[in-house]
Amino acid sequence: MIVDALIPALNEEESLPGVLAGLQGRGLRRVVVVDNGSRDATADVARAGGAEVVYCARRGYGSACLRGLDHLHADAPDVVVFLDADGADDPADLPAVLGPIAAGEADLVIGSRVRGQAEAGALTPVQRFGNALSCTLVRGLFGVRFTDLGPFRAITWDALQRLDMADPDFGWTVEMQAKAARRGLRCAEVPVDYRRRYAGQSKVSGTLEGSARAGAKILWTIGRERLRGRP
Ligand SMILES: Nc1nc2c(ncn2[C@@H]2O[C@H](COP(=O)(O)OP(=O)(O)OP(=O)(O)O)[C@@H](O)[C@H]2O)c(=O)[nH]1
Ligand SMILES: [Mg+2]
Repeated sequence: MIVDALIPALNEEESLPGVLAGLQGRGLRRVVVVDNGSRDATADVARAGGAEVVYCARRGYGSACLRGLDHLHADAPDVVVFLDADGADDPADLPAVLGPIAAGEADLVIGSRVRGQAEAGALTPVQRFGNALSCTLVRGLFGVRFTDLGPFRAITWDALQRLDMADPDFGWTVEMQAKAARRGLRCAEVPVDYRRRYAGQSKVSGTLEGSARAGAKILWTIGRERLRGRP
């Protein structure tokens, strides 16, 4: 199973080296860091850590993921793993996240921070509430049970091609889960540990504005997918 990793990163020069070191020797073919014009040395530390760096002109988590997939397209892997660059995801959970796919039981695996061990303060109450609400809506509207919209996840390349992913920012994670549910992909979850970000500025949940914008976009994305038709 050829597995490549995609890491969206914006101003993560302090956290990224630990993430890349943690991914060493875990059977990944390529590690691609997608940078949206970081003002710090994110790109340099990424290369120093053995990763490929691709630039994405358009800001946004989703845009970075789309740019990364575009980069992998020429020599597509069997499986793509997504994780964050801020040190909150634990690379040691990679085998667990890949497990259900390697066993031929799943097309998409979500690393659930809710089912795993989350360090105190790593998941804010707003995040926990937002995730619970979103997962309840996805279950009610699309019939698939998730407990988290966690960033650490794996999906087969074939399944990814069936989803037509498009969201440029905060709606990316729930778009993948709602579309996967609506299109009958085999979805699984595994518990993963979650830590407070190692260093640097939060772009999403750590700020009220970020949480509010993310929350609104997530609910809008779920509604849009529902309007696009039942499973
Ligand atoms: N390339 C790129 N990466 C981004 C962008 N926004 C966020 N990221 C990355 O996406 C990941 C998630 O963003 P975070 O800021 O950690 O958001 P969060 O996890 O909700 O918030 P924290 O709890 O503070 O970590 C991190 O690796 C960021 O560097 C963006 O516009 N472009
Ligand atoms: Mg984070």
